[in-house]
Amino acid sequence: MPENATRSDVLVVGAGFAGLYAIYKLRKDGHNVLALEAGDGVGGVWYWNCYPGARCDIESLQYSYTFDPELVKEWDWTERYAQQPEILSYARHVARRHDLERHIRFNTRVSSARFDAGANEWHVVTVQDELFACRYLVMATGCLSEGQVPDLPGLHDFKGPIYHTGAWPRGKVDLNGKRVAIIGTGSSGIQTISTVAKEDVQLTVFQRTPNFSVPMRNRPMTQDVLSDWRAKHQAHVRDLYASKSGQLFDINAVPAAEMTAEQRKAALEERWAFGGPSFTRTFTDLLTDETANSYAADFARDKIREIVKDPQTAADLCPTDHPLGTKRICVDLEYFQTYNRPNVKLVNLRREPLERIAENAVVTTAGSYPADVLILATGYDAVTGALLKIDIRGLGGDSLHDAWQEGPRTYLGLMSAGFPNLFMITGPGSPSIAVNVILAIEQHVDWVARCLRDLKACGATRIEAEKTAQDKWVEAVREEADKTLFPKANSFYVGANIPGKPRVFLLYLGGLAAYGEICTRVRDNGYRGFVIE
Ligand code: N01
Repeated sequence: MPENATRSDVLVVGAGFAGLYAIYKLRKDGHNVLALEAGDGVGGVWYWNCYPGARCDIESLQYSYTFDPELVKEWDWTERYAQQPEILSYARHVARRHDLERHIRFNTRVSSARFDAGANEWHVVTVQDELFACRYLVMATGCLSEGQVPDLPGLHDFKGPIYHTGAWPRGKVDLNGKRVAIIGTGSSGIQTISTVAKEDVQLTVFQRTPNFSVPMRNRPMTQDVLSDWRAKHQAHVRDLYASKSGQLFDINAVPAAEMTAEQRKAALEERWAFGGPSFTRTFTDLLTDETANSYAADFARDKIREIVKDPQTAADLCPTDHPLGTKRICVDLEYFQTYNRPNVKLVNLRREPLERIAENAVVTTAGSYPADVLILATGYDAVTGALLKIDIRGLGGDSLHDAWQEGPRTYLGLMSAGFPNLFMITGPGSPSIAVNVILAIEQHVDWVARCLRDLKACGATRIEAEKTAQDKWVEAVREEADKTLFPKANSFYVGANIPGKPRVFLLYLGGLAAYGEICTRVRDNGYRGFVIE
């Protein structure tokens, strides 16, 4: 590595919620920390996803850092579910409050990282060809940061603007008076559709697979709710970390079969009225038993048919190809009602497949739909995409890309064998975005920080996952997924949305609390499964 490399003890890649907390925590432990961020501001996914209607599907009080009690006291969330601008302001507030920005190089995208075994350090190169060297490399690159633009025939012929929801232009995009086409009906699509439809536009929605969506029942935050949350905050944090999902919703402990049809209906109605993702916990076995799941799925389809006036449109919106909740359930603000508007049309791509994009239209086998603007709400190369976009080379110059040819291989989702001193925050094989990711981030960063303290205390400078421990963990991740209905869906959780991506369940589904206990046990047993030198 040339002499002109910028050196730090720890280099963090990314300044989203994971990167920010990593900077805070590792600096506090006395490390010299530098972070590289591709964007020109902090916030990560909440920086890039500034599309109309972007909002978090986890309640704002719970989708918050827990590490600093002062933050809880001084930050007033204004709604039950926060909008993207408010979450971005929160990230900026945290960065300012803790003076984190001075450790971040913005507009700096990492292109490669190579482990130099002789020097026992990582050498990192950016797209601008700047060089960095560090002992420990912390990848805080995010799980939904590598947007997926499908290879649609004729896409480059389109004359109007094309916007991916995950790379929405900053500043106002004026859609008024436009014919807007949108492809994709996942969480991003559903939010964009519900919001854009209210403008003076002609909106055509191109849907390949209908999704289950439950009402959000958003409402303004009240002073009472805020005060109550603050008063019980310590207990809430304990309960959040002791939970499976990192959220404080009530999971019904009763299996569907032990309830009468009337009790099941009443329980589903109650959760539908309450709003939010706790609908997937109406029965204890809703996500593990097909019959239990079918009660909730039938109920949700009945709701769609009740809401949507045109019977054909309603039928097209009813999901039938996956159990409810096995693709991340969408949480909406009157999404289905949107299709009763005269300016909104649904095109079912299963009935009339997309043929090509023309200069000013989307063409299916049944017709041509004029469009001035094309929105792609087509998702992400989730969990592994951002990591594998970087050319990461470990021992012997072996690439992470090759090592993960048949799916990601990690120990605890924290490290991968052959890549010493490289930590992944919310990496594949950890609970990550299967739970409240803010807590998953804090748990990972805390573990890494403690690990570096322990290494220092024993005079070690190198940690690497053992291959046998990793093989066992990969198997454990698969086993946990197989206990559930999740693998049945062609979702981004199994990489099904990316052509050629191996079908492997990407997240650990054993729950945040159980996973946290495993990580603690590993640590308390002398970092069992890791080699320390
Ligand atoms: O992405 P998705 P997303 N032709 O992959 C369609 C988080 N998030 O950005 O299902 C036609 O879910 C694709 O169709 P199909 C949250 O974790 C959270 O919406 O592959 N259609 C699907 O409809 C979420 O789960 C929030 O048949 C094509 C859509 O594009 C995750 O991000 C908000 C296509 C992609 O849906 C990802 O959500 C937003 C093609 N060639 C996001 N290719 C909240 O907190 C893809 N599609 C609320």
